Amino acid sequence: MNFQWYPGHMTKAKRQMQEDIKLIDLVIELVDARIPLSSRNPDIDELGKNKYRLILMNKADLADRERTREWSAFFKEKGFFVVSLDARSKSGMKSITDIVMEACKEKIERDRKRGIKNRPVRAMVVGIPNVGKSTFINSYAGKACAKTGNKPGVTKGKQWIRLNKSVELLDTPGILWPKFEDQSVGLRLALIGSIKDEILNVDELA
Ligand SMILES: Nc1nc2c(ncn2[C@@H]2O[C@H](COP(=O)(O)OP(=O)(O)OP(=O)(O)O)[C@@H](O)[C@H]2O)c(=O)[nH]1
Ligand SMILES: [Mg+2]
Repeated sequence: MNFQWYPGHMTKAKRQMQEDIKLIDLVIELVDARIPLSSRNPDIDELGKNKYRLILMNKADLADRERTREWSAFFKEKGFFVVSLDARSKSGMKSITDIVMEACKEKIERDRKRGIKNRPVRAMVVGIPNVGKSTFINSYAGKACAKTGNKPGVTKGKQWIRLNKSVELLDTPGILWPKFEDQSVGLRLALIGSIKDEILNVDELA
C-alpha cells in the first residue's frame, strides 16, 4: 500500500493558518501519544517557529503510560512545554491554563510593562486529522463549541473560541503534509485514523 492524503482543503487550511499565525502567541500542537513522532506534522514546526510552543500528548489513555512519560521528557528537553492528556475528560483541564500562562509569561510581562492590561493569550490549536483538537477545545471550554467526530476531516474551517478573559483559542482543520518520506509513518497514521478510510485498503491494513 502507498500512503498519501493531501487533499485541497489541507492546502487551503495551511494557507489560512499561515495568515492567522500572525495573531497568535502560542501554538498548541496535539500529537497522538501512541505515535508521538509520526503524528507530528513537519510543516507545523515551520509555522510555529518564533512562537511559544505547547505539545499535548493526547489519547494518552490508549498509550503505554511509561512510554508517554519518556516521550514527554524527550519533548521537554527540546524546549517544548508538554502535557499528556485524555481530551475527553475534563479533569486535566485546570492545569492547562497554568501551563499556557507559564509558556507565555514573557509576553504577559511585556504587556504589563507597556501598560497593556487584560490582553488575552491567543493560542492556535493544531495537529494532524482526528488527533482530538476539537475534543480538547470542548473539554477546555467546558462546553461543546467545536464539532467533533470519529473520523479525519471533521473540522472544515477555522473557528475562534473565547474561553475566558485570559485565553482565546483558534480551532483549525487537521492537516497532513504533501509526502510521507517514510511510508511506515503513513502506515501508522492510517492505523490511528488520520487518513480517510475511503482511500485505504482497510482489510490489508487490518
Ligand atoms: N480515547 C480517546 N479518544 C479521544 C481523545 N480525544 C479525542 N478522542 C476521540 O477522537 C476522535 C476525533 O476527535 P476530534 O476532536 O474530532 O479530532 P480533531 O483533531 O478535531 O479532528 P479533525 O477536525 O478531523 O482534524 C473523536 O471520536 C474523539 O472522541 C482521547 O484523549 N482519548
Ligand atoms: Mg476538529
